[in-house]
Amino acid sequence: MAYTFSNSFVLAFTTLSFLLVSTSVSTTTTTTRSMSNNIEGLSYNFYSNTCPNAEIIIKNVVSQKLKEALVTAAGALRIFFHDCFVEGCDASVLIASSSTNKAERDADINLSLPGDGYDVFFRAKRALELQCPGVVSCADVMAIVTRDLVNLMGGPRWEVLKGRRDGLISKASRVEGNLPQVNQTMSQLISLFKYKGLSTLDMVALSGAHTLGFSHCKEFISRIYGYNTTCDIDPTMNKGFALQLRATCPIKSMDPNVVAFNDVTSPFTFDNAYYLNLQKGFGLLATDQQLFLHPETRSYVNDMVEDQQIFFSYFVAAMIKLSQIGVKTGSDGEIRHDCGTFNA
Ligand code: HEM
Ligand SMILES: *[C@@H]1O[C@H](CO)[C@@H](O)[C@H](O)[C@H]1NC(C)=O
Ligand SMILES: *[C@@H]1O[C@H](CO)[C@@H](O)[C@H](O)[C@H]1NC(C)=O
Ligand SMILES: CC(=O)N[C@H]1CO[C@H](CO)[C@@H](O)[C@@H]1O
Repeated sequence: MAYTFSNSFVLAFTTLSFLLVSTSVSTTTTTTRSMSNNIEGLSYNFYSNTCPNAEIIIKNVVSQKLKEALVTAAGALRIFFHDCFVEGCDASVLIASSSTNKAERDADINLSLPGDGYDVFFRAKRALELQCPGVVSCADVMAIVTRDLVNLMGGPRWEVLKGRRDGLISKASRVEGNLPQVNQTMSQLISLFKYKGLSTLDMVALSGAHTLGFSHCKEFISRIYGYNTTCDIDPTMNKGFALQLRATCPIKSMDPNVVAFNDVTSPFTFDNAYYLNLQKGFGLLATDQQLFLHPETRSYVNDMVEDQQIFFSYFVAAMIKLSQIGVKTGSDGEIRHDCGTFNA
């Protein structure tokens, strides 16, 4: 249940990824298209004349990348979320720092965002540039790549509205306060998501993204050692689970690179097991577990457990809202040639 990102880890899962990817594709054909709240300037057929094969080109890159590194899906999904919460969904998170600017992706909180997640966006854009140079924005690439990854991991599929433009600002100093943290209370998190235009239900559904990926020990360490003066371990955490996590993250010789699965039961499948875990005290982060403990969110967690299709439809609706936060359209921003740098 714990892995460091060693080569053997990646190799071990490369073989498994073929199985997972091929079985999940055939079982998930749900397509959802939201007709409401669409932002002016975004459309489904935005590239039909200028780059008709854009989504096919992207899909091929995504499938290939996932075969090489299954961890890509979680990494990219988290990066997309961070992009949208800081300056809007404008690919500002992909900009590399320069000697004069510490970019968004190098904010302290971003230190844990993994390389494979970034790589899939860059690769998809490079493939598009060969066929339709200067046409498809990095912001749209991010929205489409993320959709494909969720679907390939066994999750739902939805149509992506296109027409986003790439942002002209990427500053590490503008990250703080815009991203959720594990030590925040449910009411702080509800306010943050509300400020971004997302409801409490959207927040619960999007947290289902933690059905994939990992967290570093430091993100949950305070739950398993010296929790408070009366309990050494957070009593809302399943005891056996807490002890396993202690073995993963020994207090004396904690390796900063060690991680634990966010969804301990099915870490490489996009499913509703994350919510079932919360009912059993298997939530990894304090904020995960709080979703089941807090009266305003508990019933939503129960709904997600009840029916995976309900989770999928709430997740899709929330992803569509997330992917429209602060988008630039028309003549705002630019269409970057290289996602990592502003056009000259
Ligand atoms: C509700 C508040 C949230 C909090 C407090 C939170 C916090 C975190 C933390 C601390 C990690 C572990 C990072 C690390 O140690 O490397 C993580 C991982 C992750 N988060 Fe969240 N998150 C939240 C919501 C979301 C949302 C809305 C999404 C996407 C829609 C998301 C997607 C992910 C994914 C996919 C991972 C795994 C990343 C990987 O394995 O590379 N999270 N989150
Ligand atoms: C949460 O953690 C961050 C960074 O680890 C810290 O700066 C902040 O003060 C903490 N917030 C609360 C409410 O404890
Ligand atoms: C420790 O945490 C538990 C569970 O949250 C709580 O019931 C208890 O009152 C806390 N103890 C102290 C001293 O805060
Ligand atoms: C300062 C720092 O190390 N920032 C890192 C943020 O995450 C990206 C992606 O892994 C790294 O490339 C940066 O170096």
